[in-house]
Order: sequence, then C-alpha cells, then structure tokens
Amino acid sequence: MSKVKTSSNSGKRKLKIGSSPNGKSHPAGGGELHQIAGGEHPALTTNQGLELSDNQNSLRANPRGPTLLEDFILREKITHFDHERIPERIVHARATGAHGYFELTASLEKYTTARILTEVGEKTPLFTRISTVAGGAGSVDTPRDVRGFAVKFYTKEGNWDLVGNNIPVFFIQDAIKFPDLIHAVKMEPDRGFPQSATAHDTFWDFISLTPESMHTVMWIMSDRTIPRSLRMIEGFGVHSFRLVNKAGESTFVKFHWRPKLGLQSTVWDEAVKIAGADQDYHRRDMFEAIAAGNFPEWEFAVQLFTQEQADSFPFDHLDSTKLIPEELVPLKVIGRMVLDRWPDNFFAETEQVAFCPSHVVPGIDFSNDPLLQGRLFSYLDTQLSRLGSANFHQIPVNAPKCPFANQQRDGHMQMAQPAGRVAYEPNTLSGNSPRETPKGFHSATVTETGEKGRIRAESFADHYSQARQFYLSQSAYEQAHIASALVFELSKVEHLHIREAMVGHLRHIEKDLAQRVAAGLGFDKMPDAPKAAAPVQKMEPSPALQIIGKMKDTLVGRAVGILIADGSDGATIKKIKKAAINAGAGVKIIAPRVGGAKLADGSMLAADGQLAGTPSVLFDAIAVILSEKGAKALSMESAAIDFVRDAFGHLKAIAIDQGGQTLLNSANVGQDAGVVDADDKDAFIAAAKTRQWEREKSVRTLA
Ligand code: HDE
Repeated sequence: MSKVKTSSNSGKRKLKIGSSPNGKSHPAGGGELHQIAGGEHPALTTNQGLELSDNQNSLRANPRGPTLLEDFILREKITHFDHERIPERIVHARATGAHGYFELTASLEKYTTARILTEVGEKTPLFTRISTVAGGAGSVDTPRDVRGFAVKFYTKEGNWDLVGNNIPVFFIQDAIKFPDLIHAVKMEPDRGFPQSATAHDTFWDFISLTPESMHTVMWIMSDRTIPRSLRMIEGFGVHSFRLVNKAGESTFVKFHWRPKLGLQSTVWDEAVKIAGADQDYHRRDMFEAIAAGNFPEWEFAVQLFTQEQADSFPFDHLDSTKLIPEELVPLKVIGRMVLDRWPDNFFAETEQVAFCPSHVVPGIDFSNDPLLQGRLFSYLDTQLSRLGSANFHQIPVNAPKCPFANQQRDGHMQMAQPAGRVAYEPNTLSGNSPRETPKGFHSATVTETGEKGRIRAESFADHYSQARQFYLSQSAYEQAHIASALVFELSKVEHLHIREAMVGHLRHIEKDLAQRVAAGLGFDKMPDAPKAAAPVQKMEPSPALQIIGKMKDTLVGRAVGILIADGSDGATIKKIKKAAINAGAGVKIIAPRVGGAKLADGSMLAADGQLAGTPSVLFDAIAVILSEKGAKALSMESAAIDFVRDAFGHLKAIAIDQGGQTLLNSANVGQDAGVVDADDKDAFIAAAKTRQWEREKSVRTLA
C-alpha cells in the first residue's frame, strides 16, 4: 500500500515512492512500473485535489470488460488533454523565448519622461520572443523568413511592448493589406503547402502586384533571413514612434537592437541542410547558450529626429517600407538587453505571452504610420481570440510587475477577487479605489487637419529608390546571394507571367540584378518594366546595411566540430580543442560511434555527437584528425564525405592532419587558404573566425 504522509509545515501531501501505488491492480502494460528510487513526492491528485491511488488503469466493469462512464478521473484527465492546444498565432507561431533584463546606459531625459529611458543603471525585467513568420508552431527554425523580435519590458510604469522584426522595413504601407500579404505567403489553401516558404506562386503573385514591397523583398532575399543564430540578428522597431518630454514636446524615434556577437548568417544550402539535421537549431542554440551562462546580449540604440529633419528626408518616415539610413541619422546607443533565464514552461510563457504595440508607457507615443495604426487594433483583438479571454493580462508572463488596478471586472477565467461594493469611477463610496492621476499617460499633442478619405499619400509613391540603395550597398558576395535567392524562389513559381513581372520590377532596382535573375531563369528577352509611380532617386550607398561588413571576426558564441575515429592523434585533438575554446567557441567531438573512439595511444575519447546525426552544418568550422586507417574507413562513409564536402561548400575553415587530408582527397575537396594544417592552430583559429568568401566561386554558380 502507498504511504501517504502529510507534512506538517508545508501542508503538502507527500507520497513515499518505493511500493506499488495500488496493491490490487496491475501496472500499465502488465510490466514493472518504472519507479524513481527513494525521495518524497507530492501525491498525484485530480484538479479538485482528490488523491489518486491508480494512474495506470481506467475503471472497468471487469478486468477485460468495458470502461465505465463513471470514471470521472479518466474523463477529467482526457478532457483536459483534449483542450491542451490553443489557437496558434496566425503569424509568428514558431518561436523561442527567454527572460532577461534591460539596463539603461544613457538617459533620454531631454526627450522623454519614460522612466525606463531616463533612469541610468536601472535594470528592467523583460521577456523576449524571437520568431519566424510564415510557418506553424511546429515548423523548422531555419526557413528563409523574416524573424520577429518582440520584447516585453516590465517597467515601473506598466508594460512596454516593442514588437519588431530583424528587418527594418515591411512589405506593405497600409494595414488593410496585411491579411492579403499573409494569405499569399502562407500555405496555398487548396493544397496545404508549402509550409514556411515564400518560394511559391501565391506569394510572388501578390508581391509582383505590390511594388511597395520591393525594398523589403531585397532584404528577404539577402542572407538576413537565414541567420546563423538568433543571438546574431539585429532587431528593429520598424515604425517611427514618438518620445514625449516633460514639456510635452515630442521627438520622433526609431528603435534598434544590435547583437553583441555581431551579425552572422548561413549560406542557403547550409540553411536547407540544417533544417534536416536539427529542426530546432535556433531554439536549441539559445537554450544551450543560456544554460552555459553565455547570455545573449544586444545593444539598444535609437535614431532621434525632429519633424523639421523628417521634412527634409527624401522619403516619408511614416512609410514602413522606408528606413532612415544611419548615415543620415546616426544611432545613439542607450542601453543593453541581456537574456539570462530560460522559461520554466514553454507553453505558459513563450506560447501565452501576448504582445501588443499599443502597450506603451508615459513618454512613448505613436506616429501616424498607417501600418502601426492598424497594428494598434490588431494585436489586442488577436490576443482575445488566441488566449480566449479579456483577462489574458492576468497570465503571469503578461502581468505587469508594477501595481495595476482599475474597475474592469469579471470575464472568462477571472483570477482576481476584488473586494468591496464599488466597481466604477469616480465614486464617493470607497476611500481607496483607483483614480486617474496627472502623471498618467497623455497622448502627444498633435494637430490633425485635412480631408478624410481612403488615400495613399503622394509621399509614399517611391517604391524603388531604397530597394536600389539596399542592393548597391551590399558587398559583391551579398549581391550574388540576393540574385541567386531570387532565381531560386522564382524558379519554384509555376506561372511564367509572375516570374516576368518580378524581373520587370528588378529593372527599376538595378539593371545588373535584373539581368542576372533573367539569365538564371532562362529568359531570352528582358520583360517590360512596369510604370513606376515615382522616379527612382539616386541615394548614397549605406554600408551599415551589409551583413559581411558587420560580421565580427570572432569565434565567440560559435561552434567547432572535431571529427575523429579510432587511431586519431590525441595530442592534435587536444591542441585544436584548447585553441578553439580559448577563442570563445564551443567544441564538440564527432566520432563514427556514439561512445567515442580509441585514440592512437590506446585511450578512449568520448564523443559528443555521432557522425551520422551530427553533420558539419551544425558547426562554424571543423577539424578532421584521423589516422590513415581511420581515414580509409571513413572514405567509405557518405556521412563523413558529406561532413567535409559541406564544410568546404559552406565556406568554413577546415583543419586537417595527414589522415584528414586523405579524407578530403576521397571527398574531392580542394585546397585553399581556409584549409589549414592542424599543427598551425593559429592559422586555423584566424580562418575559423570568418567565412571563406573567396571560395564561393569554386563551389557553386551564383546568379
Ligand atoms: Fe504583426 N502580428 N502585424 N507585425 N507581429 C502578430 O499578433 C499584424 C507587423 C510582429 O512574438 C499577431 O500576437 C498586422 C509589423 C511580431 O508573439 C497579429 C500588421 C511588424 C509578432 C499581427 C502586422 C510585426 C507579430 C499574430 C500590419 C514588425 C509576434 C499573433 C498592420 C514591426 C509577436 C499576435 C510574438 C504578431 C498583426 C505587421 C511584428 C495577427 C495587422 C510591421 C514580432 O496580431
């Protein structure tokens, strides 16, 4: 019989494990119950607190007879299980979330009253959720896609949600087009595919009919949408917001996150293969980094500008398809965000967190960006349908950490129990019920005039100038990646007229780009360019828009894989491993067998990963340390051949000893500056800190 004890001080009922939970019935499957040895466990109960004596068998009329409707325990458990899922987000369903803090390093007191932006040194707790956009909650981490970058700051003056993306511009100018955009990018409704991909007809059909998308199209075809790690992406608030100071004066602001580890992306072939090797690549990376104490960190920066400055820009800052080049309005770094705590429970926190761009604090206000204005409505509405109750703010991850009180009452799943007779404001019957206060939120004083109507401002008509600026700002390698991505995506589009229409738009962006894509698609003649609504302006290139220019030569936060087999030289492995760790990398030993390999000196070296399940796409650089015999054996293994061939094809540094060279020869992998002798650890570390861009022309044909 179970021994049930009531602990006198905690009041919790504890069950001593070690005996059968039920003297009479058989455990599940007729086998032995797996029991964790020893320990005091709380008694398992129903949701009403009823202790259970048997969690293995439902109530039956006889041992082989029907199950009884009377079994309220079975019904409670199954009913709860049946309702475990809630509607997933229409967009941004797949995500990784973490807790952390924001620390202000420079005050914006001149511009805002928001305490989070004026109290230098204060640490504000926050929750950050980074997502893909198009795929469902169970989709892979590495499709070509925009990454959502949403931060909920639990400030002393209420929650502030900065719900941005890793790309500073958006596809559309007006919120009314959002459902069309999303329906176009999601799985096609008749066939239910493709999941999490833009490479299909409906997406490009919509885009080809939406010239305002062209700037964002340049960004999504760049390697920004295939990041190496969520710790290596930038974040942008996208819209212009307002900061409002004590005097009630407002200044426009754009918000930026810049990763401490620098920007880094994968190459397309690598991203595709990672999707097969580890569907949770980005989530796992974040989890492991936080668990190891390597807390992901970003700088927080602002671009501040006045109405007068805005009037002089050659674009309209209220148009979300435009960015403000850093060369025009420099970034001012004012703080940092550190993510230092993984959630206790994925569903409770990462799934139930509810962001709304309308969650602001006194001193922060909105601009008239029509996309932002639409979002101010959409997110609250979404949370009501997704979380099912107007009380979603009571869920712990959503609740403010400062006091909050009002006269809103009741509703589904009300958790609060307000006492007293009064549920309205103002009143004379209660001395301590909440009242409005002068220090509360004031909307910025803005004069609005003009004609009401469904009008797109003239100043929103320029669709190509910044797309062109983005393309021309890229390094030659990055331009080639953009052209190749366009060829890849459009090659998946069945309708010729859509492909032609897209190349027509590219002609306005840059002739060379249009020609490369047209050649890649096998066009004999150039399609016509559509009529542009406004002339394409000449804008200075902005190097800040590159990835390669913003990569840091570093191994910090990166991973090195060392492939070994029986007979490998232990001293060389040790030397490479030490050098990589000293440079800040995580190192994994990969061997053909799970247990590891017997080294030349007879000792065993444990493996962190088995070769077939740990391909080189999971590393930033590799070393191949093999005996001749080991190399010969691995030359027959396709996983080993792929290991070195992919590392080479993905432009990674490779350190080899003589056996490693034998494997490279069998795999037909060539020599270049990124393939180095394992004895020269410094050369290996230097090469491993970057990618071998020069190699690219020898491994693939780019558009
Ligand atoms: Fe969103 N967006 N969005 N969006 N968005 C949602 O809200 C919407 C837009 C962004 O991790 C939804 O809670 C409209 C721009 C992020 O939970 C939904 C429009 C930007 C997230 C919604 C936009 C974003 C969302 C779906 C056009 C970058 C994930 C679930 C007016 C600045 C937040 C939800 C998280 C999520 C609507 C455009 C970023 C449906 C109507 C522009 C990061 O409410």
